[in-house]
Amino acid sequence: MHNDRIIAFVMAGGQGSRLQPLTTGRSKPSVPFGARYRIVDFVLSNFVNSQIQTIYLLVQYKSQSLIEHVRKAWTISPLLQSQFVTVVPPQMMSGQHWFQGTADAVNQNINLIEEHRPDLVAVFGADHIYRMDIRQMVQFHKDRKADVTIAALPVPLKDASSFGVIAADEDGRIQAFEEKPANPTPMPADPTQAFASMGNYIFSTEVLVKALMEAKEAGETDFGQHVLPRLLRDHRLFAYDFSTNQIPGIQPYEDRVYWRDVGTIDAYFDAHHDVLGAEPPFDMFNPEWPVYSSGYQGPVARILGGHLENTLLGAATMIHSGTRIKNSIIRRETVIEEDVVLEDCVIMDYVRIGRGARLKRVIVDRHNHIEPGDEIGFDAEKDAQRFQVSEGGVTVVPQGRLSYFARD
Ligand code: ADQ
Repeated sequence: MHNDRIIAFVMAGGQGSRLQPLTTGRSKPSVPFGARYRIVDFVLSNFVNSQIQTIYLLVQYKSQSLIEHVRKAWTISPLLQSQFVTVVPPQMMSGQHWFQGTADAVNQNINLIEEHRPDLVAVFGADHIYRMDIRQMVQFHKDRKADVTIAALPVPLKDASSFGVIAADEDGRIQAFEEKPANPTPMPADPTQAFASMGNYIFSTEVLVKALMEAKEAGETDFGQHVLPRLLRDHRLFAYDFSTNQIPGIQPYEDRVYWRDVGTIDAYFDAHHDVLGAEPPFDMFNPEWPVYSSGYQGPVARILGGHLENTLLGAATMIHSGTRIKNSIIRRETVIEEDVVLEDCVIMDYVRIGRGARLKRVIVDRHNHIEPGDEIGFDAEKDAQRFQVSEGGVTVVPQGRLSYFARD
């Protein structure tokens, strides 16, 4: 596969409306995740680790923080001109509109395909937490002589109506594809599950270009709703089963592949528990498949005292004495003052939690100051007057105005 020329379009324009208020000032791929990442870092790391390094990030909605992040963190090579992550804003060529859907977004940048003349074009979402060796999907695509390959995995049937649902034969050839069906068809082998598209596609270039032209003529703008169903009529579409993907260096306790849609506050919050513990379901540590992120050069965290249990700390964070912190993630340059109690919390960057405050099941977005003695996460009704409380009872303190830094 090293002879194949592949360019990647990473679709990073999602609004993430169900992730409010974390997406009030930034797009979903730009939302911080874990102790030092942004959501977009996972797909970008997958591409770079898979040696696919010509990457265009298509953005639209509130893209400033993503642009800043990519500028600071994603310079792949200052020397090799074909290796880059470049942010592409909407071109607005086809009339005065921004990207309307994923296919329209690629269509507006079809000149990039013409410029590079790749053999294959990867079109991937930017919204998920996972590791994937994309070379294995490319190999599958070539072995099947596919026109389009869609990465897919089984999801619980009850969740399936928010995905593209696939029926495929034993070889992976797609027989049917329905975007977000009201009544999803279960998998023949397991009626509790449906075979769901991950929103990651490999296209043979000619097929993509032709399909995009046709979509444009027909006024169609979306891959899942329009382009894929149309292609299915007379092309070879295959589903690549993500559960067969093998990551180098994977830990023995990870006996299944990990893929999480963190599209709601509750899913986002729960996914943070998957990176905690001695043997987390999703282990950030894998030197053979690193997740890259900001090259922040600040010092390590400082712990002056307190009792910490099962907690991740970002760089330059300071934990004062008398604190009790459990099952939490604290990002960089945050100060936890004396006698603070935190349990099941995600505390983002540049936050100060005042002396004696108590927080439970709380996400605190960047640039905040929690007042000394404040209590958050113990009374949903009271919290809802000041902050936002999710269906699952997670309180979110929206981005604050603590510092002079650009907020993002
Ligand atoms: P959704 O995620 O609901 O379903 P969509 O909202 O189109 O589809 O988002 C797909 C990706 O594109 C996301 O990464 C999003 O950030 C980005 N995006 C959306 N509109 C964009 C635009 N105009 N410009 C740039 N980026 C944009 C899709 C598929 C389903 C599949 C799920 C898996 O359509 O079939 O099951 O992903 O999560």
